[in-house]
Amino acid sequence: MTQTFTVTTPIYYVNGAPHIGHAYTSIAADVMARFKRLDGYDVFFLTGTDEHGQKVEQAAAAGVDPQTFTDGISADFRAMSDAMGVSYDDWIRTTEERHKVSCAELWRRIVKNGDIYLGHYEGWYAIRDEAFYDEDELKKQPDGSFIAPSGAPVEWVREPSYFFRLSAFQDRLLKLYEEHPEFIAPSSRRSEVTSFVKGGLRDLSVSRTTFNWGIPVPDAPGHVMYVWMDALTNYITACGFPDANAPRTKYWPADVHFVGKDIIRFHAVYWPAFLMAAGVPLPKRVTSNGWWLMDGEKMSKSIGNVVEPRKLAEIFGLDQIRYFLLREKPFGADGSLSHAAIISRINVELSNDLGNLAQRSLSLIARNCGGVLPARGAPTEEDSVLLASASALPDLVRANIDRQTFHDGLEEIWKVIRSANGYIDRQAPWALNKTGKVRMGDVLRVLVDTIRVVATLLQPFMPGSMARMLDQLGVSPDARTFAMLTTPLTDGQTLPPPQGVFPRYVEPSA
Ligand code: ME8
Repeated sequence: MTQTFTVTTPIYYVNGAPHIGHAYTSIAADVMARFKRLDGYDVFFLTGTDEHGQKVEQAAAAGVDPQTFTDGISADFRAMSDAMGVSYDDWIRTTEERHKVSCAELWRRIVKNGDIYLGHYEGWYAIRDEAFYDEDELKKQPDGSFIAPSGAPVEWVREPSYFFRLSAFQDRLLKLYEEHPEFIAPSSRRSEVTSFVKGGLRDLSVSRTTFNWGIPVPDAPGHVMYVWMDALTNYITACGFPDANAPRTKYWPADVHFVGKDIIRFHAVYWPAFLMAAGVPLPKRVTSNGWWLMDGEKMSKSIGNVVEPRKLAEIFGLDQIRYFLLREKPFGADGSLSHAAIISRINVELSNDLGNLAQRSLSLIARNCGGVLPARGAPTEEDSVLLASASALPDLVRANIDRQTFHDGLEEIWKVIRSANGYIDRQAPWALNKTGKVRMGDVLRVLVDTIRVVATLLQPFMPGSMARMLDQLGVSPDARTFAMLTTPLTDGQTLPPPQGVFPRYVEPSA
């Protein structure tokens, strides 16, 4: 049976329009999903929207009922994901019936295990983060009020509440992080989470009684589930929970949850604890991305300094933006978004390094070889060096994708592209047309074979452009998996006329 691989994104709050930060996490997860599909896995890629809670209820307040409001914004997030090429297999919404059934069952199982009890909550709550804070975590403002570490305003909440016995899971969580160091990535986040858990865990308030927009707590009128307990459960809902015979059960546990670093605590502490309490297997990895900053500040719906991903794709091209986002900064680190940086990546790396390499090689074949793919000749030392670096590439890139070090994976690919550019300059196949036609064919074939590996491995990052490049290289659509890289291209086939894949970006004149 084909091995499964499950990738998830956070489900996004529907309190405002999608921005490039959301697109970023989804595109990173998409690259992973596409890579695994091309590597032969049976992939399940899940994304969607988080629609309950006080924050969404407040956003909807102005005379619209929350369901109508969330319907509109969820559809917009979905349209954004489609426009950005996010190849999800399921779009989950937490207001769906299947999710209500799943949350209620998870709750019942935890109750049965004795890890939920009724109490009274009194403390600080930040609606913007949908999170409870201890007083010693808060920052005092000059006017005497408090704010959360994220900068969100907090309010004092006092209400009857069910509690989850999180304090009882400290040892089990620490054991999980120790036995499975790969569970939290990058490792700086693992240290952060480990010290948070070592510092002691308080029981968690998991129901609210002062508003209604949530999933009702089973057998407890007036209580709705804490939105994070509801939201996290989406991952198992989509895998068919609680129906043990659902076809999707084969996709749980998830192989990797992609999340932003703001929500690592929810995914690496609360979520495994809920699952342990309910006797459900744990996900294998939670990987977290850093921020895209605008003018040094985190982009956020609440702050209002956001960049529309569809707009950027319209200006620069979708694949160009996808490439930029994964190339410009290490996945876990913060980075700045600017038009100048995007243009530089497009013109230097995509147009010059890769686009020109393919265009130069293919137009020589069109011009001097009658558009027919030359056969491989006996390799020279230099041919062998380049071809060996191309053959080694799939394993190098795979290792980086598995660690979500996307920018290092791209750098490995670019090393080969740069070597191929050095090779074409030294071999100068254009000069061989008159003196050494056979050698010219050999050189061009080495280049085509190298570019084929590069373009095949770049498909997850830039699906549209690489499909066009592979068409021009004579790779049939059913031969674009990584396994097919060891099957040689058909000698003597006629290649389509070459067309540039990455035009230079020229600033429109004002
Ligand atoms: O937190 N840079 O939803 P959310 C990079 N509903 N990534 C960013 C970003 C930025 N400036 N801004 C947002 C929620 N993100 C919950 C999740 S999951 C069970 C529930 C990304 O709409 C990043 O991945 O606030 C972050 O975690 C996510 O968007 C938050 O989206």
